[in-house]
Amino acid sequence: MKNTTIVRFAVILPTMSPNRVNGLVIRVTGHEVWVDVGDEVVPCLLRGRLRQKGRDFHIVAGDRVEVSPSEAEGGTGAIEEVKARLSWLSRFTGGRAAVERVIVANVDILFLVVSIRDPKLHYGFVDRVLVSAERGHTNTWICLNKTDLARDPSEIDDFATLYSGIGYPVVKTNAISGDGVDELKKQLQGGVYAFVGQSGVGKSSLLNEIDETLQLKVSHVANKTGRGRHTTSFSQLYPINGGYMADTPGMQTFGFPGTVREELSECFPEFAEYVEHCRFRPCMHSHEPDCAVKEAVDAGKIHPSRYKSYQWMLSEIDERLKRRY
Ligand SMILES: Nc1nc2c(ncn2[C@@H]2O[C@H](COP(=O)(O)OP(=O)(O)OP(=O)(O)O)[C@@H](O)[C@H]2O)c(=O)[nH]1
Ligand SMILES: [Mg+2]
Ligand SMILES: [Zn+2]
Repeated sequence: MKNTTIVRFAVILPTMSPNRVNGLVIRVTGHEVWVDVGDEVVPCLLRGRLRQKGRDFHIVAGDRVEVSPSEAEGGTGAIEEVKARLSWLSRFTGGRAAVERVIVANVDILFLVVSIRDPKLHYGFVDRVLVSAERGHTNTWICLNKTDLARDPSEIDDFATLYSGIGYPVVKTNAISGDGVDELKKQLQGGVYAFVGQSGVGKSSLLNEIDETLQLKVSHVANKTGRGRHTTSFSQLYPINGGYMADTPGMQTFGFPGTVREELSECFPEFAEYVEHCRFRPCMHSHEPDCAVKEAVDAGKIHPSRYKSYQWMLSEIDERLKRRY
């Protein structure tokens, strides 16, 4: 009975022209886009009108598209339509003339990978990515890797308690021994996932550990700077457990997107229960008297490092606004 209804709807309400198929973008290099159309992966080009859609429009791994198959066998398909993104992770790049660039779209879980050391754990970086993820409606987990490099268990526990307390689940891993990787694997249930994070934290190593047939290139972190070498140079989704996982190029810094002061506190989920009790509306939770967020910080209900990140980001938004006008 149920099946009949579905078939009838498909006939009455066709969603696209018959020679188009739905696809998932799995890799973008230059103008060439690789699209999974269900039974194969085809190289595709963007239709000219899509290339001109906007100077800052970039198709990314995870985008859902409509493709017309290639006319010639072994040829190139054409991307006719890029569907509206349900979620995305973006960052500001380009210094003074900042432009917002989407890194990955439509993932079921974004795994922000950080390492205890080499490169060292940077709470400010974590908060900047989380703010961007919140802004792009992206469901985020944190993968705390290189747990073998902790000098004291409290380094791991303090971090995990803080972020899992806010609502970002934390998985602890060691990509060399494989500890914790099963826990990570359990979350990969046939959807689309992505690893993002600083260069050298171990994103590609973790992927290799999840699926040893991948054999992705990894490389040593420079001893002097503790920085990675940007070993991965493009984003690509790899088939895992009936779904996909993206490996993405690492970054050193993360320019969180946004220029609206009032929107920043909405990207700190643990502030939500306090903002309505501030005396002023809107309250920037900075210099205003009777601010419930500041009171929650003083009472130990909001972690000082999160509030510090908030203050930094607010002053960065002010800088952006000054430069613009
Ligand atoms: N001690 C230790 N080293 C690790 C662990 N995971 C990865 N590494 C090492 O860290 C270095 C960087 O790993 P990659 O997997 O290349 O890091 P990445 O995040 O993919 O780096 P980019 O591609 O530059 O973004 C390699 O030398 C890995 O062997 C871990 O859990 N513990
Ligand atoms: Mg890599
Ligand atoms: Zn306030």
